[in-house]
Amino acid sequence: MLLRRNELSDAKSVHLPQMNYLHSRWTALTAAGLLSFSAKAADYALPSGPQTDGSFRKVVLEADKDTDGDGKIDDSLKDPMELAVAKDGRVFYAQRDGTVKVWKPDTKASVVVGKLDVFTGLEDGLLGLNLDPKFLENGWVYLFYARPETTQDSDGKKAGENRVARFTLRGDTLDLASEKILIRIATQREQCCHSGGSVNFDSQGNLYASVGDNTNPFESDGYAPIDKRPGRSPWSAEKSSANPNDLRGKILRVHPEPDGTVTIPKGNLFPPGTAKTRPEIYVMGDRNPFRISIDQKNGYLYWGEVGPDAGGSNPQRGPAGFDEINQARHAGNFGWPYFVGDSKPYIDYDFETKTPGKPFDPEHPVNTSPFNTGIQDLPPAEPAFIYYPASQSARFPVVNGPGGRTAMAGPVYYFSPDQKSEHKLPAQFDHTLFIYEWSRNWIISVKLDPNDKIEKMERFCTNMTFKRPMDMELGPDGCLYVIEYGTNWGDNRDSQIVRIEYGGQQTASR
Ligand SMILES: [Ca+2]
Ligand SMILES: [Ca+2]
Ligand SMILES: [Ca+2]
Ligand SMILES: [Ca+2]
Repeated sequence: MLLRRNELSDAKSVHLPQMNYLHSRWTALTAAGLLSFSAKAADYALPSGPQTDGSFRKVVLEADKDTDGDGKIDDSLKDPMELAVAKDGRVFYAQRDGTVKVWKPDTKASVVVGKLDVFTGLEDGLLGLNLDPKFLENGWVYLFYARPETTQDSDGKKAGENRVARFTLRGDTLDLASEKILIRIATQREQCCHSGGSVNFDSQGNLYASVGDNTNPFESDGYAPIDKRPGRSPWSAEKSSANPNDLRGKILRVHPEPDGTVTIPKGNLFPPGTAKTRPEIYVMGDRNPFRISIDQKNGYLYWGEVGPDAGGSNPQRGPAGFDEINQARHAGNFGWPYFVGDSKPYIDYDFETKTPGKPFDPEHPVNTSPFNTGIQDLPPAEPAFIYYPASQSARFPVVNGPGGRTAMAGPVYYFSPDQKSEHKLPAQFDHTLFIYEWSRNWIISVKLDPNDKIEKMERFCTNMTFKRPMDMELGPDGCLYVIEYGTNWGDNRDSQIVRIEYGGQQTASR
């Protein structure tokens, strides 16, 4: 799932003192009838802050409810991870425990369509969900999940499989026997962290899936996890992110075919047939590309890269940690674990003798780890699009705020006067990338210029509260749909799935 449990206490201290004020504000809003619900408000967890901002308002589609009638909210919306909106307005979403649900606009309620048996240890589970571009015709749902069986690798160590698979929805039932396995990702289950798990499509029907580095980050002091000692593979991202022959620490791109197989699109990082490489790799050098998005007009791939923890630079180890928003216009190596941010190099380090070596060369990175099963000479490193440290960012000051770092990428919006929707995002957000932060609880609109570079970054709906935004998609109505994960690491009673509506004329006059 995510990564920085140690930051939760920090985030809690930011929010809790405001709760009383925010609850009274909320009560006033609901009493005034300004918010829509799919059931009586009293049955739901109270959102922890203002739910409107100018002409924008949140509509709560689904939230934790009191399911047993004892007057206390239950964890009925359990660790929601990723959502997808069908063209008919149904909202499909995945819970980490393996449950797939759909919220329907006609009943304004959710039903369970299926439950996969999944491994939920480490940061695994059912992590990602998306719908086929022709979903209304074929009913195909794509899931990223961890197989329940923990097996042993050739060294007798705990291993598992994460998988991207296609299932067919029939009515309100996900036919589990219809599974077609598209991608199998071999993982180690000895040590935590970083599973990735986002699934997305471009306008050409190519499927992208993000995979984390499957590496323990806690014994490299917040710098590069490049331990080469025997048996230390779970602490090495050179086995995964920097290994061209491994699917972990990557964003994969394949073309699903109707029969349930995949083909390799042109333009992936390594041409099919290249020895000691995997043809599915589109982007390598990722740590935890947790949530991804693709510009539907030009195919540019965006993702949030959840970065390492070092609070400052160290002359023996390398730069401070940065979270990143990346833009890939083509296949590439985005650096991890040798570079971070704008390709700031880490310094090679011998974990046996605890002595530093030379800084890595972004023009010509070489992976000499014994855990690398791929080619050693890697493509040059690509810099991040936006990047920020734990301390204040001078380059991108709009991102600054309390609560750690967990960068995520949402969709790119294009305004169309022809789009029939009362509530679509207004014209000022044309050609805008939305990014968001699970730890800092903000959404930022990144207005792009005609060359798809940053024109302007601004906080979006600053007066609206977001509780750990976890996934964000555009609906067919031109509205943003957001999963708010809830306050804590898990077992939240304040999770919700919302649509952000623009009120236009109606609310502008209020
Ligand atoms: Ca209850
Ligand atoms: Ca990077
Ligand atoms: Ca998503
Ligand atoms: Ca919940």
